[in-house]
Order: sequence, then structure tokens, then C-alpha cells
Amino acid sequence: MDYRYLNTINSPSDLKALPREALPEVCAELRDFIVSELSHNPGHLGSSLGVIELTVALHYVFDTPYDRLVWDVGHQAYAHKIITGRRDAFHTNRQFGGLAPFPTPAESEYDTCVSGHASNSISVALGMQVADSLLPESGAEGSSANRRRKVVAVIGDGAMTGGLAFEGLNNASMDKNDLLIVLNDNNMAIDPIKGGFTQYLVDLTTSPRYNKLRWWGYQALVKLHLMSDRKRAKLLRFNNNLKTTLTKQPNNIFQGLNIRYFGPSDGHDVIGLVRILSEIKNYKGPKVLHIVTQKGKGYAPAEADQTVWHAPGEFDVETGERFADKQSLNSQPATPTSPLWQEVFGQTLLELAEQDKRIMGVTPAMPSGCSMTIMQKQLPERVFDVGIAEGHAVTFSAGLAKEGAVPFCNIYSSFLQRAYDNIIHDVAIGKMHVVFCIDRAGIVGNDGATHHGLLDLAYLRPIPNIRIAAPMTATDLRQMMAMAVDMEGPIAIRYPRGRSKDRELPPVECGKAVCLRDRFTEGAKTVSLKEQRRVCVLSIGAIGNTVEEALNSRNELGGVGHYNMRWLKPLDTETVCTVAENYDTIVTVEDGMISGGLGSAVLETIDTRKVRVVRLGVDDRFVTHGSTAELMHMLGLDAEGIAESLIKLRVEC
Ligand SMILES: Cc1ncc(C[n+]2csc(CCOP(=O)(O)OP(=O)(O)O)c2C)c(N)n1
Repeated sequence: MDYRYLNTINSPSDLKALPREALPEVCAELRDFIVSELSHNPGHLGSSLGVIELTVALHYVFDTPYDRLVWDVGHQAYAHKIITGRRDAFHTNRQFGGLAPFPTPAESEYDTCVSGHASNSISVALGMQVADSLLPESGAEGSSANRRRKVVAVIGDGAMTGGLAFEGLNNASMDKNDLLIVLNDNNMAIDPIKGGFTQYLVDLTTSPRYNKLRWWGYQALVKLHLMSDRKRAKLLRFNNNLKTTLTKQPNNIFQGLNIRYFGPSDGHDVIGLVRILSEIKNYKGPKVLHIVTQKGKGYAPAEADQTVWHAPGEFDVETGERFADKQSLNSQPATPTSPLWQEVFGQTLLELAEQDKRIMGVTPAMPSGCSMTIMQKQLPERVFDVGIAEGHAVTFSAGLAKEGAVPFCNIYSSFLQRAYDNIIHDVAIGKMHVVFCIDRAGIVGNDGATHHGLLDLAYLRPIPNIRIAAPMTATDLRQMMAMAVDMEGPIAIRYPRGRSKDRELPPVECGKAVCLRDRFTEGAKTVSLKEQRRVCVLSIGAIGNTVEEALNSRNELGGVGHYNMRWLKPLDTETVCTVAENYDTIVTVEDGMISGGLGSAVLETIDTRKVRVVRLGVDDRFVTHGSTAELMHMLGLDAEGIAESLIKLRVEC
């Protein structure tokens, strides 16, 4: 594209060389570039459009990368990537081998930390600020004026609902530091935000008396030529006091914590932002700049439906038509009618809840992502979107369970990592009857290392009292959810992103595996596999479908056995031992870390002197981003890879 300014910006210093008056056009060009790139290479659109002016202003005012910018969550950092030398590579964003989906220091010196999970920015940024102030050398290296670094945390009002953000704020108020926190308030997470803190921000921003007075006062001073840069700083301070009085909020939460508060300011006025940031950047002590923005700003369809356009998939820029169905959601070829796992969960939850008043839905800010919206629409009083607060979601569920409710607490696998001790301390020790529905288990695709759900089997298995199940089919999931209602203690059911598969299987029984093949039919003659073949696969979860595909794809694999374990805990040890007696080699297959998962459980169960165990899964590494199909291929966990491994093993037998 022929952009007047954007094509000349290869680093923030190119941006800084432009006159302030050029900045609105830079923003317009960035907006156009992001919309057109994302229309054919999907990503997080709405959040990035909302912070374009802020991004330009920050890089214009601060001396990055010497000064530190911490993005929270990093899905809003597309303009940042483009300004910091990644414009030409931006067409590879989120693709296999291409730019990372979220900021990562491995990719650029402008990315100060990994930021795929919400609410960490204040803590990380504060750590950087404090280290810089205590380590004498750090001020010298790379500094243009031998000065201390400035550190800025940019946090959304959604991310601000996370407990970690408040822990950071509390610490920022105690330790000596000059941290700047920019609170990007768009009144949205992925879904609309509810809760007291959001209402608090709304009150801060919408006091009509205050806003009117502020506007009149400012205009009058400008007209009388009484407004200079120096006076503006004083006015900012006066504003705070005026606001405190007029909004009847004597305890502005930030000021109450000894953190200076500025705003609310228009987050789409780039020149205004440059002015304010220039003024406050040298102020001593921790400070918050509260800006108000609109998610999806500047692209009408994204402004109109902010949830859908958070990550819309491919779309037609002119018409705003989305082509969501074109996306490859799963490595497994799906029949056109097969529902998403999320839809199966959402629909089943509603059906169960309609029959049983004890059932409640709990989600930490992902109601549409996990499809709890299906129940939310029908039974809103029994669905709780608790904010980006996974730990709280778990402990809150424990409280619900204590009083006789049956909470279905749905959390994405990688985000549940945030709540590990809550699971152990608040749920498992007391045997609370919480049903964890763990979404996005396994490889999730383009969101990459921060979002793959590869650790859950390994991190849940050592926890006493918990049951862990993984459905291979949509029917399995429905049955597991239904039986979980009347079980005791915690139950975790994990399933992947994308389209489900279905086939007829025997009903689910707790702790029982199901045999998918251990006899081999050749023409009319049925031969016992145990006599002929010596390799048997034990799989858990939806990857069992890929194993079936692998076994069906090659004649050489006609005699391999396959059991769908269904439960990691309690493990069907009887089946495992029987298989161990009847085969030479057991191959475990799981879409999770090899260490600690199904393979490890099997190894702990059998005598490895008698049978060989080969574990297929993810070895000791973080997995990069790319389509699910590409990543599963890379890991040798697609049908082709599994088939190859099995063929090799059979030859070796
Ligand atoms: C710990 C964690 N939980 C959930 C998510 C999923 N998530 C990604 S963005 C987002 C909403 C963030 O809202 P906000 O901070 O207001 O930023 P906005 O997208 O509105 O700009 C959520 C819930 C996450 N990234 N990390």
C-alpha cells in the first residue's frame, strides 16, 4: 500500500522525526494497514484498533526500547509491532514461522516480556522499574541522557479485573518507583465487562458535572491565553481534586493507594495524548493515566459488534462480511455438521441446568469463547462471569459447592494454570464438588506458546481427590458432564478447540477405558490380534480420533490395538495391565506434555521389564504458533506422524 508516512517508519526514531501534526495521519494509516492485513491473515482486531493513538503517542514520547513498554494483554500490540520494525513481516503474524501472536523478547528488543496472559503488566513493569533504580549500571547502558529508564505498563480495564493487577498496584504504592500505568478503559474485555470496578471507572469517566466544568474551564483558559505547558501540569493536579469532589468519590482508588491519578482522557486524541504523556512522564512516584477508548475504533463493523470483532477471522473489508467458517479450526477433518466442542459443552450445560437447579455456570471472562452464553441467555441468574480472575473463579466455585450448588467452572486450559493452588487448596483438599470443564486443551493453533493447553493432564494428575476425564467424542463429553453432576469431589473434563467428532461407543463409566480395536477382521476370518500383532495404542481424549485415522490409513497397521482410556484418573489399571500382558509394546498417545501425563501414568502402572512403553506427546519444550494442523504435523501427532511412529515400532518389534 502507498502510505505517505507508514512506509517510512521502520523504527520509533522515524516516528519521532515527524512533526506532531502528522500523527493523526500516521494513526489513520496504521488503522487502514491493520484492517486490510487482518482481513486475510486473521488476528486480534478490535483491541489493536482501540490503542493505535496510544501506541503512537507512547513511542513518540518515550525513548523505546531503552524506556520499557509492557503490554497487557499483548493482543493489542499490533501497532507497536508495526512501528518497531515489523511492518514488512506483519503479513506473517501468528503464522507458522512468522511473527509471534503476542509480544515476546525473543522476537524484538521492543517487546519487554511475554504477554499472552492478562493482568501481569503492573507487576512486571514495577520489577523493571525497581531493578533499574537499584542497579547502578542499568541507567548508563543505552541511555541517551544517562538517565533512568521510564517504565510504562499499559493495561486494559478487563485485565485490571485480575487479582494480580491489584497485587501489583498495592506493591507499586509501597515501593519507591516512578512507574506509569496507562489504564485503557473501553468498557469491554472480550465480552462486556460487569462488576464493581468497571462501574467505578464508568463513574469516574461519566460524571456530567465534572466533564462539563472541565471543558468550560479549559476553553475559557485557552481563550484568555492563560494556558501554557507549565500551567497545564498544574491544571492536571487541580483536575484531580475537582474530580474527587464532584464525583463524590473522595477515595479515588488510585489516589487512596498513593498513586497519582490523571484523566480520564480521550484515548483517540493522539496529539492530546502526546501532550499529557510529555507532561507526566517526568513526575516522580507511581502514577495512573486513565484513558477512554473504543474497542474496534475506526472500523464500523468492529465498533458495532465488539465481541465478535475481538478476533473476527477473515473478512471482507468493504462489506464487513466475516468468513469465520473458512478457518481451519482443527487438524481433524470435520464433517460439515459436526458441532464445535464448545457448542456441545454450552448446549449440554443448559440442558443439565434446566433439569437441576443446583447447577451453576462460572467463567472468568470467556462466556462467548466457551459458549456459556447459551446458558447465560436462558438462565442468566445462574451464570457468573467473574472477570479475568481464574483463581477467584475456582475458589468462588468451591464456595458455591460448599453450600450445595454444582458449579461447572469452565476455564481454558492455559489460563487455569493461574489457579493451580486454588484447585489444590480450595477445592481438592476439601473434596469440593466442582466440575472443571477445561476448554482449549491441547494445541490451540495460532495463539501459540502462551495459549496451548499442554500442561493440564500433567499438572492435575498429582492432585489427590480429583478425577480427570477427556472425551474422544461429543457424546463422551455429554455423558461425562451428565455423570459429573452426581459424582462427589472435583472432576476435570478437558477437551480441545475446534470441531468435535462423534461415533457410537459404549456408555462412559467412571475409570473405565473402552476398547476400539483389538481384533482384526480379514475377509471373513476373524483373528485375535493378541496372537498376531504386538503393538497397542492407549490414547486419551480427542486425539483418539487421529489415532483411528492413522490406523485406518495404512494396511501395515491393520493389526494394531487401540483403547480409548477416557479417564486419566482414576486410570483403568485393569485394562492397562491386561494390555501389558497381551502386547509387546504399548504406545501412549496424548495431546499434552509427555512428562507427567497418560504415558507417565501407564509407566507407573506396569512392569516395564515385560512390556515396552513408547510415549507420544509433546516433549520438553514450549510449542510455537501456527495452524493446529501444522503444529500437530511438526510434533508428529497428526495421523501421518502417528502412523509413521507405529510402523517404525512394528518393524522394530
Ligand atoms: C489470564 C487470562 N485470562 C483470559 C485471557 C483471555 N483474554 C484475552 S484478551 C481478554 C480481554 C482483555 O480485556 P481488556 O484488558 O479490557 O483489553 P481489550 O481487549 O478490551 O482491549 C481476555 C479475557 C487471557 N489472555 N489471560
